[in-house]
Amino acid sequence: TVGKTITCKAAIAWEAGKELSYEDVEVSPPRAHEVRIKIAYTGVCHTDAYTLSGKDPEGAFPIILGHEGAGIVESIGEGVTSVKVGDHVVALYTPECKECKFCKSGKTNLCGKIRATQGKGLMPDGTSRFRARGRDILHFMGCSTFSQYTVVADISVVAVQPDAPMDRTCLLGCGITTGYGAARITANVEKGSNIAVFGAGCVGLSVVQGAVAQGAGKIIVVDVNPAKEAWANQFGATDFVNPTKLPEGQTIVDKLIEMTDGGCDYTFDCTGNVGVMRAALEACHKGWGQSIIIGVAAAGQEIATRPFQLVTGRIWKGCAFGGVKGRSQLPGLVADYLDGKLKVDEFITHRKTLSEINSAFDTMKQGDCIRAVVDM
Ligand code: NAD
Ligand code: AHE
Ligand code: ZN
Repeated sequence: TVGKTITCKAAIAWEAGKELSYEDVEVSPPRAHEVRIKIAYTGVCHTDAYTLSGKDPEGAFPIILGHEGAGIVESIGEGVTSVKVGDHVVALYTPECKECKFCKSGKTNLCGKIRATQGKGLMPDGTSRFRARGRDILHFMGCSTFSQYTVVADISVVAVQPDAPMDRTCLLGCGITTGYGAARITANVEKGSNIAVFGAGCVGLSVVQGAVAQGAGKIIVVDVNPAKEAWANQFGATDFVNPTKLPEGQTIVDKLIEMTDGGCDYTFDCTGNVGVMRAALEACHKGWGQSIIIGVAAAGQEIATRPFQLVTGRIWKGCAFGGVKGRSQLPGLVADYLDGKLKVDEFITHRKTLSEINSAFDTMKQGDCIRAVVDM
């Protein structure tokens, strides 16, 4: 049977820098190898605000943002075998086709199959499933979770245990998985190693959680917001440093090198600030320290350091979605959550409805928000 177009509510970003508009959207049925999901909950990530601001070189409008969502499969297109109607799912902005050069490399979680169209805000066949006010609306990061119904590629969705509450599993769609994976997969922090995490938002606190699971030694959180010290402690950090409160003449790099007898084994940028990225690299131990960039910097921003920092053995790298392969590995994270081994509830500081989503963006900018979860 041929599916029908659904009219539902979405928060549409018509223009960069403007508030989202809560209004009707028409969502076409899924085509071959596509899945239509009834989104139950979505988180709001800093990256949604970044693209809305107009600073994302790939950002185009009008668009339906959101990439941290969980829901239930409403219908499937021809050829879909990996999920079925009624499955509880999480949308994946890093898809996993299991057959492209990237997926088969064993070296990365990045999948190349649909990246080109995803970056243009389109489905893999080059068209959109959203219409509003008589216009096509773009998709975002292959997810567009700020709509009550969305359509995604079948490689961009994973079924998870139905007993896991979706107001929690949505956060595994980005923030928590990103930080936790960066510590456990990308860095693979060894037992006893000293680490520093710059930025204690959802991503940074998730790095802390991953480092604790790996048995790290010192876990030093660096944040300019003093209120983040209590958060860092709650997730298992051993130390907190506010770089704005250091004595005259001491830099954050000096301070971290002093605290770790020569430098950190691993550092993580979870701020998106290129100056912080440089400090994170230079706070690494000579000979082997690795710095992992997670934060997303605005268009035009570039990183710099003296090449001597790398000549003397420091390693600069980065990751998307924590290096996690979504379809293979997300169900395991959901199981860890259900077994009490992975904190998720603790990240939720605010709850909103879809019609209130603009206030979720405001709260995120105020600094007392770790994650706002939106009830669709
Ligand atoms: P957030 O805004 O909640 O957290 C950022 C934290 O950094 C805040 O606590 C802030 O006080 C702190 N900070 C800001 N400037 C600082 C400075 N100069 N020194 C130290 N701390 C500073 O953001 P989030 O949702 O946790 O996301 C963090 C970053 O990661 C964002 O740039 C986001 O776009 C990016 N991100 C990347 C990926 C990925 O896959 N690579 C995934 C999710 C998010
Ligand atoms: N489009 C931006 C880059 C944005 C970016 O780096 N996105 C991350 C995920 S952030 C999630 O909150 C990502 O997945 N990157 C890998 C990829 O393939 O997009 C730009 O600068 O062009
Ligand atoms: Zn995100």
